Amino acid sequence: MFGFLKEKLKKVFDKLKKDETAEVKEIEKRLGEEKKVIVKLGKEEKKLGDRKKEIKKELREALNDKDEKMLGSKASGIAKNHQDSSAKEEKIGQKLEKIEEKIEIIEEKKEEKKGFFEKIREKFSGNITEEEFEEFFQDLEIVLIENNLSIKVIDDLKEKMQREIIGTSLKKEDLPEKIQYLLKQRFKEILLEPFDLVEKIKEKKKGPFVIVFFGINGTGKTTTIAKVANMLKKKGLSIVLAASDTFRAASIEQLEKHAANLNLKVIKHEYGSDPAAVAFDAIAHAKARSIDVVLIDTAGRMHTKADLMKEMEKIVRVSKPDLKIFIGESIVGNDMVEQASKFNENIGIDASILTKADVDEKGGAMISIGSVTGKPIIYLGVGQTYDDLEKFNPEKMIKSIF
Ligand SMILES: Nc1nc2c(ncn2[C@@H]2O[C@H](COP(=O)(O)OP(=O)(O)OP(=O)(O)O)[C@@H](O)[C@H]2O)c(=O)[nH]1
Ligand SMILES: [Mg+2]
Repeated sequence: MFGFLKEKLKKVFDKLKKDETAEVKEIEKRLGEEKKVIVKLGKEEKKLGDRKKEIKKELREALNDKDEKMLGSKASGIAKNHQDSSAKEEKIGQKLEKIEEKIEIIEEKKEEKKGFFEKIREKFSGNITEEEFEEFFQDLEIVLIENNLSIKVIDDLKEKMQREIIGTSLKKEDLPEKIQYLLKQRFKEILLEPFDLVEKIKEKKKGPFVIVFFGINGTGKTTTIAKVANMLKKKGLSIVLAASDTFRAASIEQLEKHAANLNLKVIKHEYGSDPAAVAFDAIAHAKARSIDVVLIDTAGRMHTKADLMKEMEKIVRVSKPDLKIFIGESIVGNDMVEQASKFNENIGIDASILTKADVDEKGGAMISIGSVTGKPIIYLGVGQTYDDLEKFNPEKMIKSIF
């Protein structure tokens, strides 16, 4: 889960960081090399200076020598030495001059480099312009779209980021961290902490707790109902299932098969009958037998989409559910967001369960669903067995992205 998104985000941020650091590193390397040359020349200068001092001392000693004999015997030697020393001194002087010139050039170069380095620093530490933000956001946008985040969520994100980045005192060098921070913040706001379903059911003192599950065909409604029933049963709750998908062929048998596996009762009518009436009967059955929970399975497809919405509205009107749970597939992207949005407008979603998370590498649909419904995702379907229902953990999700 989120592996794909995580990897792509990392690439976007790394690219940004690499651009800055590579250039600065290059300048630092070059400065380092120049410094080495200066140190080397400095050493040479010192050596020559020492040698000059030595020769001067030698000369002074020889000239100050008061010993006549010594002077006499050494006269020619000293004169020669003096000559040699003077020649040497002259040579050293010339050499030193050259070295001093070189040092001067290097100092100049150093200053030049310093200026250049400052310029580079400036380039990466200035404030962010609108164009620069656009350029960066394009990369991020592609990654988010690839990972099934809806356009609406992306636009929201962009607007928020623009406000917090462009024209503020934020430095470019801090941009990747800031973007990550803002993404994380936004994801945290969207992915609400789920409520505890079992607790919620137990809190209801009078009558059965009624849950209606809806969503388009094939998303995993019936399978999820079986998973939820299995989980609630393990928590000691009694359950009855309502076969309110009277439209799709074999839908009732499918639910009955799960019920038989889990040792549960199904309330059913004929195919083509009124799904709201089935729900009504299931609730009456639960009331009469003090059953804790009624789980209503619904159709995912009718003759038209408008028919489907009308039918869901009627089921809701008749059954007055305590919870309306949207079942969405995590593997389909923007389509599902569109569906969720429609269901939310028409019926009102209280919570979502996202199925097939086991085969989804992207995970962006969660963010989109959370954003569109403004309600928590409470579980993830993570496989095809009854136990493959995982409590949704927003913190864990966010950690897995960043
Ligand atoms: N891998 C995986 N498969 C799932 C998951 N949930 C459901 N499925 C599979 O998805 C397919 C459709 O599941 P159903 O429960 O029949 O879906 P539905 O929404 O009731 O479909 P309709 O009744 O036709 O609207 C089945 O093959 C399920 O086994 C899940 O979490 N992971
Ligand atoms: Mg079904």
